[in-house]
Amino acid sequence: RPRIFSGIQPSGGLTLGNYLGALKRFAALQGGEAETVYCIVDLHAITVWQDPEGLRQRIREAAAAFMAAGVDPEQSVLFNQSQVSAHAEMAWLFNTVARVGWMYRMTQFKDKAGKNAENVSLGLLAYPALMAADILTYQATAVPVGEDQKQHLELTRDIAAKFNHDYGVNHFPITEPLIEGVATRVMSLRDGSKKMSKSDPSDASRINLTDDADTIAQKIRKARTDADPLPGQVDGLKDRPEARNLVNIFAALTDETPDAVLARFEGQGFGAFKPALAEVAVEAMAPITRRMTEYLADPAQIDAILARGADRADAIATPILDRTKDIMGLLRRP
Ligand code: AQP
Repeated sequence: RPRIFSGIQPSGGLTLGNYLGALKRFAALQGGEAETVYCIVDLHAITVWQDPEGLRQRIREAAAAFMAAGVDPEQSVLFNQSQVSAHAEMAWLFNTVARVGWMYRMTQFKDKAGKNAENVSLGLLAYPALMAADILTYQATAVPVGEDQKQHLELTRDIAAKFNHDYGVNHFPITEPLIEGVATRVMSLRDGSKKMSKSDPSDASRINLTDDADTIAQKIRKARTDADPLPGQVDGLKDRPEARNLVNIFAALTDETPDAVLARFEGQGFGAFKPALAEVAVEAMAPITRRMTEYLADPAQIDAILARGADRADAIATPILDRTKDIMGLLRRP
């Protein structure tokens, strides 16, 4: 059975971008032809400083968010990365395959390192090798991600291809990114040129999965827009990134096309559109926030679910890791 893998970092509270670009699609992919393996990638999160107590809490919050968004821990394998040691081991093997120059070219590294590239953790630079390990340790053939992860996915393909070539095997699949729908890049509510991000210093830039109805409505009301009326079709939004973003969010929340949304709002301004968007956002998010709170009331149950997921993940990952070591000539215990 083909396998789909994806992950989310517990590096902050999850956002509407994570929900529409990732979680909602993770849930929709369950029960299809492919087995679904979903991971809270805590080893990725610590490539930048995380307060230990806060991290523990955010891992549980992320698990609650997955389940609240509809990821079923029976249908999917749901776990946190650091409990399955194959990820870190495979990442080391890939550190010997990947080239340093590939890593320096990653735009996410350049953005996160800024002018400080000599002084960030080595892990931040090697991040894409760990991501390749996450995916290829399950021999996953497809990865649902947002647009921002496309370059990392290409690097995963490069690592798989180089490994297969160097060792003369056909061991790792060349994984396909699944970047689909209108919400593959949800933008900041304050700046239409930046993606909505959990680590943006401005809380007003994003909708958090834990925001209550009033906060969501207020953030949408204050979202940056222009003063023009809405056109009848998306073609008319070409140079209006903020307007385009709000229309896309609306469409993703209601499972419509942006054109279908615009057909209802043609000629109207944001005075009419924003309250309607706030209403659909609250309607979609409120049950998720409520279910998250319910899950979080029982942290021991979350821990048990993640432990069970880790056992299932281990059972898939270990034989693939062992085979990889054999191919590379690393002697294993008989
Ligand atoms: N704005 C977004 N629109 C659509 N999809 C998004 N994703 C993230 N932001 C958006 C998708 O969510 C998944 C998990 O992302 P991640 O946790 O690995 O980290 P990220 O992509 O770096 O997301 P953030 O929220 O911006 O985190 P920080 O601020 O910590 O870097 C991925 O599939 C991603 O595409």
